[in-house]
Amino acid sequence: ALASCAAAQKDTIVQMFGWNWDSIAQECTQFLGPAGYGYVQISPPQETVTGDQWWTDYQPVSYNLQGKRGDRAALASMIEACHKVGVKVIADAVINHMTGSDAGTGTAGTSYQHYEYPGLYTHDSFHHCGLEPGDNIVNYDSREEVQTCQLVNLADLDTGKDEVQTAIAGYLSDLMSLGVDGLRLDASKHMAATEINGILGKMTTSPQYVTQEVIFGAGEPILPSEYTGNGNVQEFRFTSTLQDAFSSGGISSLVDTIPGESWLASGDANVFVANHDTERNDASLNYLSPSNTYTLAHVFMLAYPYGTPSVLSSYEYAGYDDGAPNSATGTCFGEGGVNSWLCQHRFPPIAGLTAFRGAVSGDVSNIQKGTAQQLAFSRGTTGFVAINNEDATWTGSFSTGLAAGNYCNVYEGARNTTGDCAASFVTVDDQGAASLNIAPRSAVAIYVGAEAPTG
Ligand code: LAG
Ligand code: CA
Repeated sequence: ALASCAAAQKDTIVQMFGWNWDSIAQECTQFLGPAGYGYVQISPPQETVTGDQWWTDYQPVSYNLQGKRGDRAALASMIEACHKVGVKVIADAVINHMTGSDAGTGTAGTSYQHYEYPGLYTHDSFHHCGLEPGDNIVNYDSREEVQTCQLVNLADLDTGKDEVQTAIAGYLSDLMSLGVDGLRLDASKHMAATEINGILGKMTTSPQYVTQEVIFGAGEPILPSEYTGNGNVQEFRFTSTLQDAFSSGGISSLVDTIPGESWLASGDANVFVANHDTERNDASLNYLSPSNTYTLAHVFMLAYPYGTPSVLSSYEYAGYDDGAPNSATGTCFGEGGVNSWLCQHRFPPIAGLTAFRGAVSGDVSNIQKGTAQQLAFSRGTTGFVAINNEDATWTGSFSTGLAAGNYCNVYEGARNTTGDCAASFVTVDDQGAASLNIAPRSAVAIYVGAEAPTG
């Protein structure tokens, strides 16, 4: 069944992967706020192990807010800057575990050992599941193993313990006190849903938005649906379905198959074309995907009323471990010429469709299909999109559902502040029809609220 809640939503999240706090503050003001994004999701803000690899962020050493991306003061002022332009902040919260590394000194200078984190956790704070060798998770068919053994050697917190829940809740409450609005709970599948509920219940303020990472695995006992009582859950079947459809399977049936029968309900789902894990492990499309499929999949995600969408904003990498480029400010168009930040949130089609999403309401209607790789639909009478994921032009007269008029094609970018279209416009006639020649591997998107200037 389709989403019942098909109202206009300023709900698009941008995952600012690897961005430092000062740069996010600047980007909120310069672009994200004016573009109508709802949230930024920031990298884990707490003290971590040191190293150049991106994944050091996922090895907490303490809950001191001094990580690679900035200190407590920079975090607080970034939150303030984003709020000022109407953008809320979601923190990536790593609470299932601490470090995998044996011993060292963290980004805030804290000395630690595996299972010993001064003033915070000791040996007894952790699960020691007893699995040989090394207590590591092997069998995902075992609920107990997945939740009480170690994910890639990461010291697994005993999240069932009252004092552990209290310590985690203290950290999360501290984030809230700085103005954080929401949480992405990392590795949620590795904690029982009831334990997450216990942690959230111990917080002094409740987050306005929660999304939980529970990667669906066919046949596994732990299901994403178990976690909906705590907030949204990430629907990884959306990600893999888009990957298959845009790469080869065909997109025309997506309006019939999403959401799949056992998927999360729209209001419970957080969806994305790619996240920081899937973009590097072939579990999704990514910026290197051929034939513009990565961008076109975003067009579908943002136009289609299923789930709360996240747009990954990341950087080019040569190898799996590569950390974010080192730049203090001006991350998208920084001084010093070319950098390897991708700034997907600024891609004209993605920004244009975010504006579309913020304006349209109504259910999917006026469904029109060409080949298996061509799909058009309207959002009631408020917006229309046609996606041509084919190497040939898609030509025809399309029922748009819209009243007669000239509308900016926001696939080419959002209408600018002076009211001009980014590039061209589409004419809808008295019957609601538009004659279109949609270029190969391209799209057209129009909506009420982005009319072309007259005269
Ligand atoms: C997540 N979801 O459940 C994150 O989305 C994912 O990015 C995290 O893994 C994981 N949970 C733990 O928070 C990442 C990297 C791993 C990395 C891990 C810890 O994907 O590759 O592991 O963060 O930094 C690395 C090494 C491992 C090693 C481990 C511990 O790659 O070989 O065993 O560190 O030292
Ligand atoms: Ca666990």
